[in-house]
Amino acid sequence: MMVSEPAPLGAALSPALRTQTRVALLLWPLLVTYSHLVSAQELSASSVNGYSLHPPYFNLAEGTKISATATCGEEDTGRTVQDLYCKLVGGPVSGDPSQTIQGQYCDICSQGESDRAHPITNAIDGTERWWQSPPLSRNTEYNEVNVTLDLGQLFHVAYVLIKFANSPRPDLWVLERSVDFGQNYQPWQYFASSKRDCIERFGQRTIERISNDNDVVCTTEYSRIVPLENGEIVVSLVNGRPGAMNFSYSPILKDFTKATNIRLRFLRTNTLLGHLMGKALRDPTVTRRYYYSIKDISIGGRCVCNGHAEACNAKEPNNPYKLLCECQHNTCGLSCGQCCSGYNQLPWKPATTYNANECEQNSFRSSG
Ligand SMILES: [Ca+2]
Repeated sequence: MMVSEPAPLGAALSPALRTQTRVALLLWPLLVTYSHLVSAQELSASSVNGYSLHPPYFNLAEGTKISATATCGEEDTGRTVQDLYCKLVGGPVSGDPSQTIQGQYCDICSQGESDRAHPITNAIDGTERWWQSPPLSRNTEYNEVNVTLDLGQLFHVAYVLIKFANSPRPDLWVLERSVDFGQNYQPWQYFASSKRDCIERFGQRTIERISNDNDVVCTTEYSRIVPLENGEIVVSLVNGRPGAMNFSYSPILKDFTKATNIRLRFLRTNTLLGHLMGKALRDPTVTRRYYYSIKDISIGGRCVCNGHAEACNAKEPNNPYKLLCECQHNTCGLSCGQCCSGYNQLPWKPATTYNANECEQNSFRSSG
């Protein structure tokens, strides 16, 4: 298992203005392309949100810790191993297998060689480099591989975008979240190639229409074997849900989008119907074509500030990765989750579209 430290972003995050500029520049292409994932209301000026304030969205994956339970070219003990793999592109067996191995469609993963290493940090580095799981020729147990992102604190997540590399998208998998720093995980969305698989693996309810803000659904559109490479999966956790047009007033949707950790639990690779051929799964010339590969993960999210902050920045010199809400409305705390001392005249409440629910200064007249 390999764990990375987050890239240093403290320097860039300290001044509020620079952060916002940086985030805007970095996210502009992302937001233009995927702005339909976040309702227009949520992205526009705070006036549209009424009295509720929200910090901007940014790519949470950038500053995160990421780990994988297995990686191509790496044994579970961390030792280097040479894994031969072949791309599915070019057909299941194109000509003489020995030629295929020496041809352009096969290569070796090896942790020790920089141009053949595919560590999980490649999945959040913003470059063309990719993470790759061990091919099933090493062991068919590598159908089940987890990739976990530790966000370090609680965020509202609007969408998850995964760009795959030299393999098809997974056949069967679960997007999961934790709100207690990885102690417990719960499903966020299921993915399967057919409704039958959805029902058999995840239950009848997962294929029904979304009627509640916290319904966990099963999607079939992202498990097709084509494209054989460079496929994408876009998961919107807000759009299409009843509370999407009024996020500030939808406590269930607000809870549903919360996460401290995000886990991609891959269950089965996509195959060219190889799973129907018992023999094929014991044939390494077939199974070395089956693995997962991720080029880059983006996570659109923002700090949880309970509607009481328009900005969220690094303020703790000892921990530049921790982002704190810049609380308004006389609220205090990491997530503006309480009234500041001396402002306890009314009980604390989150801000809504219709009411800022400002904390009010204590009145000494009434207390005598
Ligand atoms: Ca990458």
